[in-house]
Amino acid sequence: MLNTEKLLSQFNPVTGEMPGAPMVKRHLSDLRGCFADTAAFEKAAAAGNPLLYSVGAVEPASGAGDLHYGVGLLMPGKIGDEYYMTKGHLHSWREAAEFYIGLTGEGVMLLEDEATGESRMMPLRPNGVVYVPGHTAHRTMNVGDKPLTYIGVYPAKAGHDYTTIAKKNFRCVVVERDNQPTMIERK
Ligand code: S6P
Ligand code: ZN
Repeated sequence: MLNTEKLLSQFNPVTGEMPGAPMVKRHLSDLRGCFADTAAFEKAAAAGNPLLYSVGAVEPASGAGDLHYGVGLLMPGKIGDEYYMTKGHLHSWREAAEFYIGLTGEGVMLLEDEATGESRMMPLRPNGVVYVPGHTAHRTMNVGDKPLTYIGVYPAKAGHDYTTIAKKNFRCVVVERDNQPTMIERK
């Protein structure tokens, strides 16, 4: 059955807004435990609780072959020398891959193989696509000075596992070094 309402979404590539799509908003306080520099985090949290990112999700159907997608907006900023980031997750259904399309701004994605811990930092830019294989934890950072927007497309049954990341975080952090995003091992 072709339900026209579910076949088309309109989004604003600058604000990430998508009328009608449920939107999740994450503020600084939701990212407690994610940033390496805890003193810088506490100082920023004492000064306010800004919006770090939002994701509008479109979930047209949930059959075995269906897809879901989200439009993300990630604000620019840093905690210490670490860029504003998403919480990051693995998919509950580990085999689920995903791809991200950069819309505006300048970002990077941190990918970490769950089995080996092997990490990669990939640019997320307008007209660029980042493929996230299954079994790979992924987190997005805004490394520019304007809002970053992107689309992520994933199997409907992927699900989100935030618990694994909450327990052990990512092995690497992305920090600014000589004005460049640089991936280093977490201390
Ligand atoms: C979902 C996809 C994205 C993220 C979004 C926010 O599989 O990867 O839509 O949900 O980038 O990140 P997070 O880690 O808070 O879900
Ligand atoms: Zn995902």
